[in-house]
Amino acid sequence: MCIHNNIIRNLIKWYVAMLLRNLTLATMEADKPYGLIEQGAVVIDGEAILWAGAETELPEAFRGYPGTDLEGRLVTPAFLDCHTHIVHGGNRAGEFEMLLEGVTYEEVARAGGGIVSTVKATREAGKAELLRSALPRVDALIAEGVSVIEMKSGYGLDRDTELAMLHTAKAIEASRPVRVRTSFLGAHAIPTEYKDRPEAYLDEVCLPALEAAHEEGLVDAVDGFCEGIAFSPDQIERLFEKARALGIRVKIHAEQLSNLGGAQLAARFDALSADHLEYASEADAQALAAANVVAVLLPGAFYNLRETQLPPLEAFRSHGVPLALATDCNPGSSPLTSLLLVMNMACTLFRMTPEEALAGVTRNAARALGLDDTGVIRAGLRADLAVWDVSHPAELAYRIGFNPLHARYFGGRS
Ligand code: DI6
Ligand code: FE
Repeated sequence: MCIHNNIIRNLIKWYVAMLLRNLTLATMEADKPYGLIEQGAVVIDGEAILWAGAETELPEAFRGYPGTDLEGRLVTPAFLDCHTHIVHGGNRAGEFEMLLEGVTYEEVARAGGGIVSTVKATREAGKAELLRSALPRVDALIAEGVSVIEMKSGYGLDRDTELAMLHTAKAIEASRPVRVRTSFLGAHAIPTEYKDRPEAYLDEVCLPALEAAHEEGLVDAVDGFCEGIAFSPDQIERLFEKARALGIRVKIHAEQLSNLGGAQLAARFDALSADHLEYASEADAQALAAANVVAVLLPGAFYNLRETQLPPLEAFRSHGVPLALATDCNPGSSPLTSLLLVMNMACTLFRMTPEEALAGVTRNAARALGLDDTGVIRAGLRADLAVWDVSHPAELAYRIGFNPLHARYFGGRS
């Protein structure tokens, strides 16, 4: 009986298992640059990586598995976009024109444009329209080898629309081969009906909406915009206390336009990540490193707002802050749906290395989302892989506006 079962199990394995060979592996393990292995091989078993390493060391047992010759192509972990506002109504091309004429992002926001204008469009859209408009943006990311997308609420700012945004994120996951992580960003802006009454907004809308969304299983993390045009550190702290009481990890939009102390707050609350951080200080870098908080840098917003204050890369490096990168895909400050372009911008604008850029959209992006089953190529993790028509990983950050993706494996399926 036992022998019989073993035969059946082996037959099934032969059917679902797969050997990828004749490839260059950028495992993104931190032990050597890119975790690079020339002439590598990967064995996939169902949804998981069963083995990865140099082809010369491939165990005998896997040699007969049905195989694909990747003809020397590069295999990396599939990408993760760990900070997006990809679900939203409308667009802000008109505001883009104003920004080009010299009006600042903060002036637009204070004049009732900016985030608040997308709130209006999102409230009017309805779930079907939110889904319809988000899918092409999601598809653009998938076409560049993305397997996980973080999606925030924050353009509803009322209970029903915040929940509708999170439901839409779940609907995207059901419609496409991609994993979605949701963040509740009810503290993104103060809606017009609560103008100058941020505390009342928190008490009457934001915190109850978080509780309702959590009850429906819609919240993987809680996020807040800590900024002069949004919420103060004390207000974000109240939100974080609520998240803590509900057992949800936090992240923060901090030090994007000024330094208010959001990064320090993130460190005190064991945040998954602190995002933007152009105005962060050396002391902030120290605090983030000590608390193991990932710094998520968003060069798309930096570029589009023509920001000149660079994030403190040297301080992040010297204190050992893990660096992730993301699109910040949103209709205002970063209407961007390309992680390859983000990698290029991180190198050209922030002077990150191509290796840091690749780690930023793989290993460290997974950390920023609290995921430990993806982001590097290692036995036992999910078989989320990207196969590229390039010979060296630096080519991924080097090209501008060119997509060399050959294939993407999502949970072992191409
Ligand atoms: N920071 C950002 O970059 C986005 N939200 C935030 O808090 C911008 C959102 C927008 O302009 O619509
Ligand atoms: Fe953002």
